[in-house]
Amino acid sequence: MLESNITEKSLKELTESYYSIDSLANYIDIYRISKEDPVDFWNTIAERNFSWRKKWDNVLNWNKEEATVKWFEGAKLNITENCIDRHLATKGNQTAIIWEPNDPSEEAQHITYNELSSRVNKMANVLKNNGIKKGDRVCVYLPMIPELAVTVLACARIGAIHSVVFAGFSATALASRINDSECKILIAADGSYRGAKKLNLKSIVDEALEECPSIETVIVFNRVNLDIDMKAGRDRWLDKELSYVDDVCEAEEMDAEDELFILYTSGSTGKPKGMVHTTAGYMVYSAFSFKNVFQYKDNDIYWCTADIGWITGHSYIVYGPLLNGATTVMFEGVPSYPDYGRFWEIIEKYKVNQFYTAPTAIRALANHDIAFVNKYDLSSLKVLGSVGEPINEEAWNWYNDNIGKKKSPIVDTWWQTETGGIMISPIPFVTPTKPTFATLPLPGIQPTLLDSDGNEIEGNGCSGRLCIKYPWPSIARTVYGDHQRYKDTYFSAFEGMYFTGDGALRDEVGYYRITGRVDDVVIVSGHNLGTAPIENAINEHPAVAESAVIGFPHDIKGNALAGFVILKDESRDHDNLQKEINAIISSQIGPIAKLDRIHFVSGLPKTRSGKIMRRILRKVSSNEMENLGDTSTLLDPTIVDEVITEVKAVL
Ligand code: 6R9
Repeated sequence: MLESNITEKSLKELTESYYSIDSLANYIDIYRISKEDPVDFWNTIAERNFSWRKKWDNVLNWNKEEATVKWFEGAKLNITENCIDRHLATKGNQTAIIWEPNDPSEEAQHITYNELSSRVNKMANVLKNNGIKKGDRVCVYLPMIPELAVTVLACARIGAIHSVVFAGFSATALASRINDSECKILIAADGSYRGAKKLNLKSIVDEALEECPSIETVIVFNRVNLDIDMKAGRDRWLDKELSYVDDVCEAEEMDAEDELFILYTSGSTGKPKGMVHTTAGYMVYSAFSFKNVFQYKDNDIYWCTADIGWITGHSYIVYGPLLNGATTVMFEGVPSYPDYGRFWEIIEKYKVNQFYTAPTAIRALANHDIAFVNKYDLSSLKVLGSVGEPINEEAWNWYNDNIGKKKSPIVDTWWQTETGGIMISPIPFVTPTKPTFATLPLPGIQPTLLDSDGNEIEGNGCSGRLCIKYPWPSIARTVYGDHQRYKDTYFSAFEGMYFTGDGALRDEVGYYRITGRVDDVVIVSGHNLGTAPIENAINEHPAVAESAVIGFPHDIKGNALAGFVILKDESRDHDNLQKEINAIISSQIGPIAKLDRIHFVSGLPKTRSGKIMRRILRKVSSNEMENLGDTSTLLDPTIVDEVITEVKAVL
């Protein structure tokens, strides 16, 4: 067990350092204090690190039965005054956002806090001129260009609720998100660059809007100079709109619990859930978690490769960094363009200190010649982050050895759209890391593991369903327009607790390892088998690039296992490979985990944020091809056809 060894440290000193944890002993004490008195803990953090127009009357108002949570009730603020205005006196000329374009020969932008202020205020005035008021929903469908961050902040400036939809989603997905929250205006671009490709976004917008009666206006940014249709009376060019306005826009005074944004996350059933985040709690937690998890210091250059269309981009490209007065890099392109060295080139170019990416990107890059990495000077790096899915040991080691050169701690950050901020993660240089472990909860976060009967599992060296026992400031407040669904999804599995949907294990010292969605557990002949460890075993075969394992109904065993495998080396004989793969599984997990079917495929059905949609593989393998559910979030829908063909061949 981890124990504090600095008992003489006074409470006062610790309180002052709440916001910046710098030793393991310090973490242990702060964690204990946060657990003993969460209200006082968050009260202190909120009071000392933000600018408020009026302080709160009540820190926390939590109604377990109704599943309602309110933080800092009675407070008045505007989050953009915290992200921008309060830095202007000291950091006006410091770069807030470095924007790196898709094409490395195009000029980058270095946007100072002064310039950001001016651009956000102008955009806020454009929204106002177009009739947008506090509480209106604004849909943002933009590629990774500065206008995306600026628009998000402009909404927050005037109290409009932003709903960013990743600019890679289809017309159907865009329309369903616009309609669910009845957005009044859409901010879009004519098109986007993605590697060597030029995509037409406006045609997707036009198709979507045929089904969206609530949209009155579309503001279009000209990014790629496409010849697009502009619908009279509805569509307006952003450049022209900006020419009518000045750069002063008074920030709207918001209540702590006023809605800041909606962000859709795919549910296990068809309809996406619009997770609602509110102003003060989200601000406090995104700032606090950013500061500690990345150990951001003044003048550091921080880069998160996510898209702002995901929660990671909201919390850790825009809000968390700007709340801390940081310099945050925004990258428009993809890791493979012009070649597989692009990430590393950008790290060298800007001397990036903290780098935050996803395991899927790490695995993809690890598959290419190491010369793409070694060409660049990565010595500026201090902290490496991972997010989005469990990072397997092989990828962790590759990241640690080749990118961090064994000197930059890897923070494997576990969290969700619903949690608003990072929940379980090492604090670099504080928490000793352990491959594949997200390690310990941040202060203020109380995770627990439950068995299938709903009993809390005491002690260490155990596994169960991951729940959070006590609210934290950035917990999503509801599912937009459907509080019942929120209650059912998150608060009904285990009474009075937030259920994450993930399974986890807790090792002997109390470190957490997230093992994957609980629905990824397959019971074969009465044995509970997690698909993740089987996939890890398969991936150890030198010919395998990536794999996904699912269960399908089996007359005798209840369920049997099928593996979908992408090969690095296509020329290998499939029969032999099947035997070799099953031999590895047998030796690592046991013969019970051997695969009944192995399908070699060229790709896996993945969401645009890199998560394998095992639901689709399960349905296809169960011969339910007609009933695949919502596939609108897939990156490449053609993969599904290939999967169907492969599975049909063995049915
Ligand atoms: C931030 C984000 C949430 C789900 C979550 C879990 C998986 C995220 C992880 C991780 C293992 C990590 N997940 N981070 N699993 N280790 N470090 O990804 O939000 O898109 O809502 O996904 O992603 O299964 O429940 P979101």
